[in-house]
Amino acid sequence: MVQKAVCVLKGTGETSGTVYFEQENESAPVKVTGEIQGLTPGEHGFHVHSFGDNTNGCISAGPHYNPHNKNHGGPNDEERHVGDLGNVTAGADNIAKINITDKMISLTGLYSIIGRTMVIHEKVDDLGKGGNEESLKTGNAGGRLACGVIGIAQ
Ligand SMILES: [Cu+2]
Ligand SMILES: [Zn+2]
Repeated sequence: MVQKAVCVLKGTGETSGTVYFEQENESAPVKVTGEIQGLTPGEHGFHVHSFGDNTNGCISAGPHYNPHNKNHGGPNDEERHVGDLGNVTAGADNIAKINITDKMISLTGLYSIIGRTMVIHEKVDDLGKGGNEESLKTGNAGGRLACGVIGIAQ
């Protein structure tokens, strides 16, 4: 059964967006598409964070979703958080068009990302290669510009 999810990202500033998720079956990769507006041109860290809690803004979403207790990494690394989707790139129009296929996240099963939070960051994610302790936790991606809870779509 095809599973679909959607996430509307909002923050305290200019940044907003909509992200769509689609998975053909429980063992298939997840296609992530959509658009985020109001970003400075360049790369911005893009992750699934642990909690679907936005009570105190994006900070309440907690750390990167990491059920297997790994270090932070890039989407193509063996060593990564489940939530590590790397970076999205905004153009001169301040818009990032998202087109990611990821084998680690899932919309079903024990480690489903539904009910968790998608966060877009201020800075580039160094994918765990920054050479400091923070790099292995957050990729030094800085502040949380916008976020939203991932929900079931029709
Ligand atoms: Cu993040
Ligand atoms: Zn991470």
